[in-house]
Order: sequence, then C-alpha cells, then structure tokens
Amino acid sequence: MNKKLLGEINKQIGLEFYSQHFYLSMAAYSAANDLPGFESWFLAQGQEEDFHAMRFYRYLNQRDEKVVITGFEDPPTEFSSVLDAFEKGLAHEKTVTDRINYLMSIAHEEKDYAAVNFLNWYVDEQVEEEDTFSTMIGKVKMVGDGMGLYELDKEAAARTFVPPAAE
Ligand code: OFO
Repeated sequence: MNKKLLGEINKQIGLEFYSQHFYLSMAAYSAANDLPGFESWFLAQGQEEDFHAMRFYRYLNQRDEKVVITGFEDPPTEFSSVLDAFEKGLAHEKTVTDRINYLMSIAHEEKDYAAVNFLNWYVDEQVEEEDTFSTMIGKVKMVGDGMGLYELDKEAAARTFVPPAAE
C-alpha cells in the first residue's frame, strides 16, 4: 500500500478511537444528569466507533501492513445541555466525513481500487452518522426541556449497537 495512504489510515484509526471517547464522555455527562436513555444512546454510538476503528485495523492486517496505535487528545468533558452534546457530535461527524473523503481521494490518486472499495463502506456510513445526529438534534429541539426530554430519554434507551455481519 502507498505509504501516504497507510499513514493516513493509521491516523484515522486514532480518530475513530477518539470518537469513541468523545461519545463516552457524552454518555458520562448524560448519566451525571440523570438521563439514562441518552447515556445508553451515546454508549451505543461509542461501540459503533470502536467497530469503525477495528474495521480499519483488520483491513491493514489483511493487506499485510502494520497498524500503528497512537494516543489522542482528551475529549470535551462539559456540555451545556443534551442539545449541545448532539450539536458537537454532528460537527464532529462532519469532520470525520471530510477525513474519509480525503482518504478516498488518496486511494483514487494511487489507483488503489481495493482501498476504494473498502472505503466506500465508510462513505455510506458517514451519511448515516450525520443523519443520525441531525435527527436527534431535531427531536431534542422539538420536545424542549422537562417532560418532553424525559420521554425522549426513554425512546433513546432503545438504541443498541449490532455489529454488521462479518465481511
Ligand atoms: Fe466513525 O463515524 Fe462517527 O465518528
């Protein structure tokens, strides 16, 4: 694999693990504010991010390349509201989408069509990620605070993470 693409995929593994911590931090914020449904929603999102990272990990191993695990910055730990958390989540997902598009552009430049196929999954996934967050933002705005948020918290509790079938 081209060295630039390899380096950027390794960086992406770090970013996906960062995303996992970012959402764990939102789960902790929700738990601390007596919102167990949002806590479990963000925990499921964190599991999804772990899956994204490990899918890259397995792919590099399959291509006989070395995975390099690095650290990452601390995620934010304070949020002013659940809405603030979801808005920060959507902004983050947009930066992740830009990163996936960047990886895809390198794969095209290098005519690495196997990587293009592999990355296509993330292109589709990012459409879902952004949609998931903007839907939650819409719902939180619709219900406002108080009883509405209490009901939405119960609905959010139903989210679970089911890993996609093995590829
Ligand atoms: Fe891995 O997509 Fe969200 O961050």
